[in-house]
Amino acid sequence: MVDLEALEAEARASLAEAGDEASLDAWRVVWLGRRGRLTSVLRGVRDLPVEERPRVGAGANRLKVSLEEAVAAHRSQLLASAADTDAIDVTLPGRAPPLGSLHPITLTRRMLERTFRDMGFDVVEGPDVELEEYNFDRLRIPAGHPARDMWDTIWVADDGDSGPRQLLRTHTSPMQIRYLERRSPPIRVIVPGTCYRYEATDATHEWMLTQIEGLVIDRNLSMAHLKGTLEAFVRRMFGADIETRFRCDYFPFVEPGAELGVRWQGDWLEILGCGMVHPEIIEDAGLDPELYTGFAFGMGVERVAMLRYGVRDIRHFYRNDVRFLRQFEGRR
Ligand code: FA5
Repeated sequence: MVDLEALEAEARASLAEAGDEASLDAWRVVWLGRRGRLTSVLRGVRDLPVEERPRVGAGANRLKVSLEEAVAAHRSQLLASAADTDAIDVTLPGRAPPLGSLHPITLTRRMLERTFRDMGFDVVEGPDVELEEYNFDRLRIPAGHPARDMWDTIWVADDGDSGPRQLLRTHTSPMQIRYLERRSPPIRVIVPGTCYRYEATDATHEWMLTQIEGLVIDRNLSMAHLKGTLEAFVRRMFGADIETRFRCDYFPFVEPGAELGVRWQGDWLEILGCGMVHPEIIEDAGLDPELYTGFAFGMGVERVAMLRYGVRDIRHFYRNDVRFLRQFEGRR
């Protein structure tokens, strides 16, 4: 008499003890293999008395199917728990995600903004795509004026319509006009932003550059305030020992005009243009130039960054060479 129930109990008990792949394989050989115990029962069916054959044959076949299922389930359980223990190895050192860092021009721009904020300036921004009128005409640079050559211009293609001409601003000075349209004195503001010039590049010139415009308008302001403010700023930025040079320069929207240079590699590096806001610009803003005066400046942020970090060629800033950029990691 074949006791299928006892056989099944024994098979399941030994399956439960299989703790790894190798013992599962061994179990399979013992129970379901070609000479396995269940296989022998099935083979022996033909030797049984005729009346027992159907019960034992059908029961053993069912048992075979159910043991196949049991061994498959046990195998996937083993695999799942092995994956679990592999996933978290708490003893491994962590993998640090690669962190980006701020670009040296962003760092310098932020530092300049902080310095001017400490000196009581507001900070605003203006459009990169500008109207010809603001970039030139209303700054007293009409079409055909030779001063337009100082700012080689990248025009935004006009599609043949007769609307106002647009360009990529060549400097941040158009924001002097835009700001004066909206605000009345006292004004003390800086405008950081990107400018574009159709210009050949060299060690101190890029075709894309960042400027910080400054505009101060109030009663009784003189050239002494301009010079005092810029000198205080330069000392805060570079320390008391910095050597500076203040010279006459020409810009149509100031009178008089000047430039400020800083000692750099045994030479002078011009960092900004400046001057007293032209009385006509004050008047165009609806203010009385007898009462109100002011000064303005436009500073090159890449130039300041060159001085600050000792960079000898301005073109490094936008080459996107990570060997250069990595040197600024961790700076704020
Ligand atoms: C101007 O753009 C005037 N708008 C500045 C100004 C503002 C004058 C207000 C008076 C009153 P300039 O073209 O010189 O001027 O540029 C100003 C500064 O921007 C320069 O001193 C220099 O530091 C920087 N700069 C100019 N051109 C480039 C360039 N191609 N690459 C990098 N920096 C530049």
